[in-house]
Amino acid sequence: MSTATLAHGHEHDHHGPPKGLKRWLYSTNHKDIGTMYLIFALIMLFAGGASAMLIRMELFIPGLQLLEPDLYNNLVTNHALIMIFGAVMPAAAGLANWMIPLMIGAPDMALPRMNNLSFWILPAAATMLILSFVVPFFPGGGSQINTGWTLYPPLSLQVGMSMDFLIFAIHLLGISSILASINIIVTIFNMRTPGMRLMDMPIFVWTWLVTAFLLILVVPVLAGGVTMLLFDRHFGTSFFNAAGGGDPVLFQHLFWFFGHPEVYILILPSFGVLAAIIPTFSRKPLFGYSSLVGSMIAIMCIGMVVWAHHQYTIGLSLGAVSYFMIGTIIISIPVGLMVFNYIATMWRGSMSFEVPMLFAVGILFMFTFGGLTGVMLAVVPADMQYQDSMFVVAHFHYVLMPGAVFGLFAGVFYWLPKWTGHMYDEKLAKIFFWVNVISFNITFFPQHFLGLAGMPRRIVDYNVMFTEFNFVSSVAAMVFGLSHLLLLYIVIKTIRGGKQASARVWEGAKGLEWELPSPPPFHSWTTAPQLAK
Ligand code: CU1
Repeated sequence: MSTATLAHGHEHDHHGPPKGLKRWLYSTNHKDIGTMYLIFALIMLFAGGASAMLIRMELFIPGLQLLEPDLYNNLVTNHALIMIFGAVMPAAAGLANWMIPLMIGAPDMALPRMNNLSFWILPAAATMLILSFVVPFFPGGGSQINTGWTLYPPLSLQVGMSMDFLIFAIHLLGISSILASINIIVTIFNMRTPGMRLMDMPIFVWTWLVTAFLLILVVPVLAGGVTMLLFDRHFGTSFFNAAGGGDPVLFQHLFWFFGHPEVYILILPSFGVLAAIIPTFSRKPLFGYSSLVGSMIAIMCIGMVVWAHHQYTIGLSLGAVSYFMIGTIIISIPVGLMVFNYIATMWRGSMSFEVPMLFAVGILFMFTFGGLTGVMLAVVPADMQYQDSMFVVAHFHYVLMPGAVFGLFAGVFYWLPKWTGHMYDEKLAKIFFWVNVISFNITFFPQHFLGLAGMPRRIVDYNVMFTEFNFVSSVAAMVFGLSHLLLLYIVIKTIRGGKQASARVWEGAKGLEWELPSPPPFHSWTTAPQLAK
């Protein structure tokens, strides 16, 4: 092409959008970026799942089987960080990218090039994260990370250079999250279709608006905390070093000021998915729209001020622990209200149980159970006994697996026909659901008993009295881990072909002769048809 043509700006007439690898590298398209987020998350799910399976293999029976204690601790740390920052958050961001513009009638995200940057920071961050795991195995690589994902000093001040890789990874992940959050907020505030008020938006969009604000409020605190850690490690400061007049407990406050709201960051987008799925398969409009919005805002506000329930045993004053206990118990009210609204949506509905709905109903049962053990842990004198036990591990896996991961699975099954144009294999997906959910419960339910009987968490070996429950847990964990291969197969199969999906996918589903009397405007994402290709 001559420079003259370029000067006249006719470039696009000749070339069109980039193809092949460039399509993905240069992409500013919310659907392409959403797809990349989801694929990235799926890869990380398998990486984080592999470390979890190694952990459970080691815990099959008492004694040391295949892992050195330091490697075990390293795997525990990496399992958490990869699952949280590599799998759940990017998968939720993938759903956000795909669905928010469609749901609010926007042509794309407000800041498409920044959207590209948010995604492409992730592979660099993941490389740093994986290097932090691998580096100690090279000569001169220093010790392995043995702190767990909470990175508490003084231990984290003593770890070798792998901790520096990890700190850099957290910086990159934080930048990616904050850019994505800014993009989501700007998109929601500025790009809604004319006439759509905030209170007209689908709840999924609301969950992401709240999540984006939470991320911007708390991620910088984590970034600041790990930066102070970096300074203590290399630049002679003593923020957390008691020998220099610092206080290791300060790091705990900074970490959990981020860490507790992070739980809601992981859960809220999945709760938004439920708000899309449950009305569809109940053939009823969503119950309690405004109370769902109110609950989310309450969760955001109260969730910011309950962080020290992770620190009851550090010697807080009686007044402080009382405050954090009461605050934590109060937060179960808006969370419970959200669950109530979903149950009320199903109440006397004409329900059918395709896979997205199976996950949705399962989530309500299992997440509520995880919430109940959370209330147990919030009670100070009880927590003094349970803290750092396997009971805590069982609790947060019951919160996060249903509350975050299963919700993302549900969203993928619900929207996959829209994204790919093909129906997934309902029979295989049902098998996946049952194997996945049953093996999940058999893996984690016994861990409650282990914790109550006194088995500590983050430990490579255990007393023989804990053998039976650990054995059961480990066997089920292998089934649980392997079941995700079926998920992978179903997704690939759907992308590559299969039965054509209709324009309004779920109206053709079993028992969907029922019709909405008058669908409320904008409350369903299908009501932005002007944008559907
Ligand atoms: Cu918490």
